[in-house]
Amino acid sequence: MERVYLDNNATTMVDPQVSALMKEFETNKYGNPNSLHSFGMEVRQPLEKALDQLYKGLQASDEDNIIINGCATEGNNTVLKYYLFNHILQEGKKKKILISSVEHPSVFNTAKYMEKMGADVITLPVNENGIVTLDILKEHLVPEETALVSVMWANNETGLIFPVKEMSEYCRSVGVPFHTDAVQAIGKIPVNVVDVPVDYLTFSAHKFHGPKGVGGLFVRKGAPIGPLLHGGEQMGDLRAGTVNVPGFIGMGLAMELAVSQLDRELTQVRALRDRLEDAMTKLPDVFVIGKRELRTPNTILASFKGVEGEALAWELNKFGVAVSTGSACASESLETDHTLVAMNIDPSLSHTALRFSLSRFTKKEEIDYVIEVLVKAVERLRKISIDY
Ligand code: C6P
Repeated sequence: MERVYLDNNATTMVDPQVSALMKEFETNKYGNPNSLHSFGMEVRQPLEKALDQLYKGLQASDEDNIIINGCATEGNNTVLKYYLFNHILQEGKKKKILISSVEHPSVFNTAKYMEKMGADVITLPVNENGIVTLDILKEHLVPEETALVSVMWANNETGLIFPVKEMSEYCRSVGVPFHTDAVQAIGKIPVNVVDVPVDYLTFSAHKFHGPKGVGGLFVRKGAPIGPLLHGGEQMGDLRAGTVNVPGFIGMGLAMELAVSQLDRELTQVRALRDRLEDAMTKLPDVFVIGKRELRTPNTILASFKGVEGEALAWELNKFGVAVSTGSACASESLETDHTLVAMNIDPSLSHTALRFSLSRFTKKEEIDYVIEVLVKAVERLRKISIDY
């Protein structure tokens, strides 16, 4: 076994069908869609098709908007800062924004920035299962004072799925806009904006076997939004800058494939994930964070008592197995992970946590190899551990 990639919550392999399609728009049909000549014109229909694939994937209606942008971080910033500039900083308007305590930094740190600018940021705690429930939301939400609620659909580190349907229905009933970061949900569990009445939803193509550097923001009909980036008139004046044509087209196909192959995720990927989880929990003192039935089918966050997460990740890397200690964008930080702190995980355990995230390309032989290598690595590191 050369290498096994189990860090699909950080990023995924571009589906070969997606990359073949993109190539055509990199080297052959490379026009700017805003140009009036044939090079510009020939990419417009493929872009429309890609947009259609995104609308279908989310079951959005024609009257809703999907703004194509650079990534989910941009989408999250666009929504939160729209409310900062148009509500929170405006005299006499609502000042509160509610987020969960386990949001990705693209929401969490944006909210911190908003706090410095004068927002009243309420951080919703999670329950004993690591989830923000509707009751927790209700306890903290004062509709007449709240500009926006933002709760992720699924957590990137634990895979825990949040009740966004109930929360968004409730927010709608009390007239508070609801945003969800669906980055880790798309392609892993069913996501649609018909059953789940969110006002805003963000996604990044590279999390569902599309390319990096392109994402989207769904905005429901009637929900207000403005540009984060000002400039040209692209995206109906809502996101200036020449669109990443190959990326956009690749993202459309990636969405179509993610949705059409969802069954595979819910059956095969889940079975492989469970196989790995069952094997690792046969070792003594291994704790998986979050109940299996409450998680996305591809994710395991596990603590291996007595073994530093970084040491184990490094040991696995020597055998070609790629996993992470949590969020890829916080991998250089020495601070205890805010998600695990919010979940009240004992610090001695949170330092020993490792995230394994599979994809529809993960094979059974790969999982069996990881099990073999992991068991040996844990036993070896525990032998030399001063804490075990
Ligand atoms: N999470 C992880 O290792 P970008 O980088 O903008 O495409 O996606 C940001 C993002 C937003 N929300 C969630 C829930 C995410 O998981 C991510 C990316 C990676 O967990 C990299 S930090």
